[in-house]
Amino acid sequence: MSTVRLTVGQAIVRFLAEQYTERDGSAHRLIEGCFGIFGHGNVAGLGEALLAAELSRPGSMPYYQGRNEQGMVHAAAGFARMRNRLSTLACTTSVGPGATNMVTGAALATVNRLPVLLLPSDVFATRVADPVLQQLEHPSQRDVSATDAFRPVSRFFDRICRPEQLADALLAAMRTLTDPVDTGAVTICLPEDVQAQAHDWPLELFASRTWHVPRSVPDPAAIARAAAVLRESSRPLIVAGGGVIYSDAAAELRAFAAATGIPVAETQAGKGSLAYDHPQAVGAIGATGTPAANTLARNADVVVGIGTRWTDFSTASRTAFALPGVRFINCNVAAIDASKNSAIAVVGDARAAIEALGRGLNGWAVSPSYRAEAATLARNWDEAVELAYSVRNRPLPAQSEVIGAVNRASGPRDVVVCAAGSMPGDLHKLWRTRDQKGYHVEYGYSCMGYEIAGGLGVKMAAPDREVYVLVGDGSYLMMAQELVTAVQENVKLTVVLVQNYGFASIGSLSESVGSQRFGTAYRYRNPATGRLDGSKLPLDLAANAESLGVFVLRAGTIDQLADALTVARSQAGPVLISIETDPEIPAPDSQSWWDVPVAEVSELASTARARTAYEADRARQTRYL
Ligand SMILES: Cc1ncc(C[n+]2csc(CCOP(=O)(O)OP(=O)(O)O)c2C)c(N)n1
Ligand SMILES: [Mg+2]
Repeated sequence: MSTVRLTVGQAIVRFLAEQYTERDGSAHRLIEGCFGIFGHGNVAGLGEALLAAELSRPGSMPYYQGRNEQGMVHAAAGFARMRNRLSTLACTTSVGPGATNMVTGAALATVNRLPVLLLPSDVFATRVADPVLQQLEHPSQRDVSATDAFRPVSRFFDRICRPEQLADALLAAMRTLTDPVDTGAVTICLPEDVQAQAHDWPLELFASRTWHVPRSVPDPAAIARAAAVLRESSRPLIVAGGGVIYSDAAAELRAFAAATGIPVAETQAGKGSLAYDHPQAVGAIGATGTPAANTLARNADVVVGIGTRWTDFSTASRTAFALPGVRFINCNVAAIDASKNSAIAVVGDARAAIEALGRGLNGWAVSPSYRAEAATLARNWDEAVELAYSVRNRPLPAQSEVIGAVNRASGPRDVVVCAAGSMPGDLHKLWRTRDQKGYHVEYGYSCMGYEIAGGLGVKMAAPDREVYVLVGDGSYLMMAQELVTAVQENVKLTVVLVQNYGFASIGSLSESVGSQRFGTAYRYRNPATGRLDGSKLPLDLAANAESLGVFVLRAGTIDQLADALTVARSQAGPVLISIETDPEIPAPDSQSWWDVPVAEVSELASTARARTAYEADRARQTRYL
């Protein structure tokens, strides 16, 4: 057997450069590059290996410098989502804080079922000089390290304490990354001494390897059961989730909806499954949904979930589907999701399932009156969107006007990116999506700080599209520093910073649960009251972005925002446009609900009132047993 003598770090880089995915006959590199922040844990291990690769095999494993380890993982997740999970990036960190900074990113990737390869360093396997810098010394469990924090948030976890363990671990890790059911954060912890240790590796380990991503075909008996139930239905509704997009099934869904007349609502991850102006597109479902989708949901007799994991936002905390006896049919690659809500489980790839269901229905369609009813609801909603885009609120614009201006300035294939705050709900309702990859709101983990870092990954994955990052001031303050990476790599992002002096979303949520917007505004502590109710903090986040090397434009009005977006379009590098909005002008109501518990007893009258309303709403929850 021929062998080659390499360190563990060198072997990993050599191996990762040779991994490919294949689906529908097209091949993709699985790991297109590696983000990294170096410290004593990885500087001479993976750091040396990445340098050697850059010098002797340029392009085999491009290195990108991150600012914060969490941001690196967000970028990798954004990249993977944009590439429909067929390609991703790796992230290497040092030990201790560098490693644990990635834990939030790992959770985000796992919750959203997005493949990311995490390579945190770990303390010495030999333990020769314990405790080393940044080592967590557990008093009784000596094998516990800070990286154990990755276990619950990873779909795959291993720690390589001897070089002999590496080959199997790498193969199992690649299998997990490329499996649509199991994918998420894949974490391989690398003790710092082991990373630099040499070993004789069989050459076969470094041969080019292709991971075939399957289109698993659903059981014909399950399709027959689903088709029989659908044929008996009179008011069916499809809820399209992220699985439709990852499976690249938008064209099949479009044809299925047109043929059957079944209206299609969308979850956050599924938005873009149908273009907003498709006659069957009724838009967002659930707590942040459109009245069109939620009206149909309330009276639906059969709900077909495709590629959705049915979060509380999509079910309006299990109040959205209110008809007694409503049945679910769930098409999903993952059995865990297919079986939710006591559904007829159709386990399989979304595209394969839609095609099979179409054949099973054999020409069946909804009644013309139901088809017309859904089309009218959709048209009425689009008129409401137009009104929300043109509120012309004074003196400060409403957020819906900002969304309208960005939507109008963007091209059909451009991408909007967001994650947390009041913006995701407003975008879910109001963004007119024209392309299946045009809407990128991370709402599985809804992680403040994802926006800019995730947007960086989106643009790296799709350089031919303009990327619009909509970010609140709260999210910006949590994690804006990957702007520096965008400057460094000349990655064009158009960041629209919506400044409303605080956590507007939580402010209005707080008010609705009786907590009076407590702790949600950016205001000075007032010496007179001892409370945070003084004047506004003197924040100038545009100046902050400018100081990072970003080209900055300040817009005072919606017309100025439109002009700034035109200027931004012709820029080569990252641009930030700041605009102040009125946090108290909401988007049109969803006629829906979200379960946020209200204090059962309180000395505050506002809370007591909210509790009464809460109990009434909670009484509408059903378990779909
Ligand atoms: C990391 C993280 N911490 C806390 C939260 C809870 N949270 C959700 S939205 C929000 C406020 C967001 O503020 P901002 O970005 O300014 O958006 P706005 O609500 O003003 O639209 C908070 C604190 C979260 N989603 N993520
Ligand atoms: Mg804000």
